[in-house]
Amino acid sequence: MFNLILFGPPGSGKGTQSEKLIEKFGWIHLSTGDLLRKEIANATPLGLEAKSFMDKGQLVPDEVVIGMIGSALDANPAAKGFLFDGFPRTVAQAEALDALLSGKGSEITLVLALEVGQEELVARLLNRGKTSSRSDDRDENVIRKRLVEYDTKTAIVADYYSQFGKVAKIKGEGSIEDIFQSLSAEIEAKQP
Ligand code: B4P
Repeated sequence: MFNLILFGPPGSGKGTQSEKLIEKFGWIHLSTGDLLRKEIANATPLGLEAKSFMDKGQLVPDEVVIGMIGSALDANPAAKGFLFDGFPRTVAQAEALDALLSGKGSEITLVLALEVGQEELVARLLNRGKTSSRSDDRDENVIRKRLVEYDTKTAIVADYYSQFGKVAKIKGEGSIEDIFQSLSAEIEAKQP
């Protein structure tokens, strides 16, 4: 089973590239952001709790997202691979993911880390906020708060996987197609 983490700050292109990668490689796409927005749209208790964090640009508590990912893994027993998009975002989430996968006799194969400059990230998210229904993309203060959360809580997740030699850095600026080609080349080099 191939298990890829697409890693990077908010606005680095994770969602954009995930769509293309799952089409090419046939994995199951697990985006915690998408799963949380579905819960919000359905006005579930979990969604209502998550919304209060997301609207402020804060991370949703670990136990909430870890529970969601555990259920999604169980719901797809025949998957040939998973693409984790926006998860893990803390070291506690990374450790929980390792435990969930190892319980299924599997592990993370590769972490691809998209690198994009801070002001480009802000510009992309503000731009998306003009047209999307995402309330967290409309307010520059909320966007900057998300970037601080990334720097303080999420960036170290790459160090966690680096100790196992699993991380490749990818330039996330340039055309969507060129970035997709760079990501695909790293994946193909790891495939048996
Ligand atoms: P996410 O849904 O994961 O959103 P995101 O980090 O903002 O990135 P996204 O994937 O959507 O954007 P992309 O870079 O593709 O998280 C939202 C919130 O949910 C978090 O703030 C948090 O509160 C909560 N959450 C989610 N997961 C969590 C977890 N594990 N733990 C705790 N809380 C969690 O694209 C951005 C824009 O850039 C798009 O408009 C796109 O068109 C554009 N773009 C992409 N590639 C480009 C390129 N090459 N050039 C120019 N523009 C490009």
